[in-house]
Amino acid sequence: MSQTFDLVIRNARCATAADTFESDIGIRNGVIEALGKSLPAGKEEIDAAGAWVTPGGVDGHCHFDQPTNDGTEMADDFLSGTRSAVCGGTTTVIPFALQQRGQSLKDAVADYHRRAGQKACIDYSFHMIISDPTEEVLSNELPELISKGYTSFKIYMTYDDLKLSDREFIDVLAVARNEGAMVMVHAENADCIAWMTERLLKAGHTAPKYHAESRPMLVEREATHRAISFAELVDVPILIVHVSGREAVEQIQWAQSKGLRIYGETCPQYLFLSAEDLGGDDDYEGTKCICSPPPRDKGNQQVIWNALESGTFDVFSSDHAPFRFADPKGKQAEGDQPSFDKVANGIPGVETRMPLLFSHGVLTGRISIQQFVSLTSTSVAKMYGMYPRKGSIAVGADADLVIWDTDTHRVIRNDDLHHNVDYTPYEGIHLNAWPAITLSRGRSLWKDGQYLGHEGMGEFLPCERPEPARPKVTHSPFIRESN
Ligand code: DUC
Ligand code: ZN
Ligand code: ZN
Repeated sequence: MSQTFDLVIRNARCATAADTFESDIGIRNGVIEALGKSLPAGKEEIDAAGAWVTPGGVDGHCHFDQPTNDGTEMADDFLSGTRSAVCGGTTTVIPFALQQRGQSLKDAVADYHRRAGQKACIDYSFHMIISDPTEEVLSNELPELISKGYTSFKIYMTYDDLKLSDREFIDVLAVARNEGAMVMVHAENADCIAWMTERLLKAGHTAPKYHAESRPMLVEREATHRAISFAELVDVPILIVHVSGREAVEQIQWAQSKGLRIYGETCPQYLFLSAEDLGGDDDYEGTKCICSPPPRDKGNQQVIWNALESGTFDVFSSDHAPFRFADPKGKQAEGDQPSFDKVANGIPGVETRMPLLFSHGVLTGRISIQQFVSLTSTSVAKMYGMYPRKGSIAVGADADLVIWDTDTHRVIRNDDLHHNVDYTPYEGIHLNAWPAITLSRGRSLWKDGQYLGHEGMGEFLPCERPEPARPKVTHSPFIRESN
């Protein structure tokens, strides 16, 4: 340890997914090089004075600059999206390279690199979205992309332009098993939604609140169960994303109790929003909370809190899907009184994800700080093959860190956020925690209420094959390996 540290953080009250400990943190060249008491002086020093210091957040589910084909446009690109993320304590993001039907998967990934390049201020990686699993995609493109570090992808059971048939779903799972990739599943039954939507529209029910009625929980429960069954058939782990309430939670718990490697992700909207936020008849502000699956009721919020506490979920993501409200390319693409089925799905939340869970989870005693770290960072980094470089406070890890201010009394106001959306669905919620400083590879990008980053500071991270994607058994009882 002969050279001087670039930065020493003194008196940190460090929290990891496993432990809490008091330490100084010595950083050189963007990496944590030493942990211990009374480290030698750094060129720069920060006194954390006993404040909680956690690994920077890894947001494993957010959408930036994702191409659409319905006249809408995402409000955040990699510039505003990563800026907003880092101001709320997130230092790594994993948005989605979407394959349009008829498009090569490689082209989709190359196009997404063009959108991201020189814009992100924090490190990033990509999940792929597979909407067209042709023979070429399954046999060549997907294996090659996985070997190059794109080791996770999302598949959909709803949306006409994205959904896979059951057979396609199984074929894709088989490739994931062979190649060691993590599969994320959007679990909602498309035909049930179409049938319900048709009935509601025929009855003249078009207001935003009917979005929730068109996708009742059984729609999510059925698809979750089907996805779990396919995963069991193929013997491959999967992650059910954006779980909204009791019925999907029960399916995941049932699968886990059978010993299946089924993981769950939930998001702030299922803790802090409810179907009431979609408004009443003739209330079009409710479009601000249209996302899928929809927010449920207060009882289901409690179910999600309980499942976070009991360890059913491994991942807490924002599902930041940014569409402006008063914008003909946003929620009002079909006018200012759109029918619920014509409203862009998704809400912003990349900046508020970590403070909401710290404030209302850790500081209220609902979850431990170690659980917070695991859900927002460590387990996410493991789930997507970027641990231990990301997701830990350890010698050799990137110096992506958050020093928390837990004495603050603030109220979420969209004017204070750094995304490019004209609203936040969390407006008015009280918080007692916000990052005082967020460091990305040792550089303070958020400090004293100021964003200090600039475009292009972030790097693309190729991912390893994730350990949690390993099949349960080497030979599936349903598959003859010789076939
Ligand atoms: N699914 C997502 O994952 N994000 C936004 C909308 C959706 O349906
Ligand atoms: Zn989804
Ligand atoms: Zn999403």
